[in-house]
Amino acid sequence: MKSAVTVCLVPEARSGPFVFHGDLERACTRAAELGFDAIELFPPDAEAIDPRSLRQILHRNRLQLAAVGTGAGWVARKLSLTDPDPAVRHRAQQFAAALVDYAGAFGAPAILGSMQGRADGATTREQALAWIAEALEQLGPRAHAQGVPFLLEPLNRYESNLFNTLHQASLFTATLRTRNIRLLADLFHLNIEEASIPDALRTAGSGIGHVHLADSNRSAAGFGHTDLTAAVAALREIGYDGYLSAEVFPRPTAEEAATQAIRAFRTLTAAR
Ligand code: LER
Ligand code: MN
Repeated sequence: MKSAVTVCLVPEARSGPFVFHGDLERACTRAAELGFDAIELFPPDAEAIDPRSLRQILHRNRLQLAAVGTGAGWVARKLSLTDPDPAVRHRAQQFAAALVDYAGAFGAPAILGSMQGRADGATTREQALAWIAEALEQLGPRAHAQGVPFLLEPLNRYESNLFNTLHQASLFTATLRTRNIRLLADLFHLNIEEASIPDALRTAGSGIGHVHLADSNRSAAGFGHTDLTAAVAALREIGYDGYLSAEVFPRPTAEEAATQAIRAFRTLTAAR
């Protein structure tokens, strides 16, 4: 398994669960010094950072790009793939597609998290899922053309009512024509929704394409009370060899969260 740390460049998500905020250069320098393998990026959109300058910064720091989040589409622009307005859904789709291409050029997958929206008001669950399916049938093949999967992230009940568990999301992706959707297991959301985190990970098995490593309180691994040793043991059992990406609050400071995240990563993944 490989380590990653989150870098958020979206002013509207300043208080969000990301270790580094605002300064890409500094975040990458520090991530490299601490020994992370990669960064996970939350950009404002696909145009905000010139891919050539990102490539230079990553190369200079010997970092990979683990994944790219599309959350700014929702947080900054209120774009959702389940908006009742077809024009908004279309813009949401274009926003996500552009980030699939951007990330794909770095060999990284894009993530559908908060842009999945929710079923409420006049939008039935059936309708919302039909819209998500329509979007994924395009985003999956688009990512495949870049040689990467597309990531669907189940969220806890306070953020969405579409997919709260890995199993719900697996059942849904099994109904799609595209075989290129993988699940993002965010251990913060799993801690709220799953009966057993290790069992949920084992059941999802090879369907898991990315992991957000966070403790019960969404602080760095080891700063809360989730049994992350059991979670990582389950990931090892299913042969998961992707990223454990620290998507956590910068508590008590970004520096301390990052230092704890890499220390915990090393302890959790040490050969046994
Ligand atoms: C949101 O709670 C989250 O976990 C992000 O990874 C998705 O935007
Ligand atoms: Mn997450």
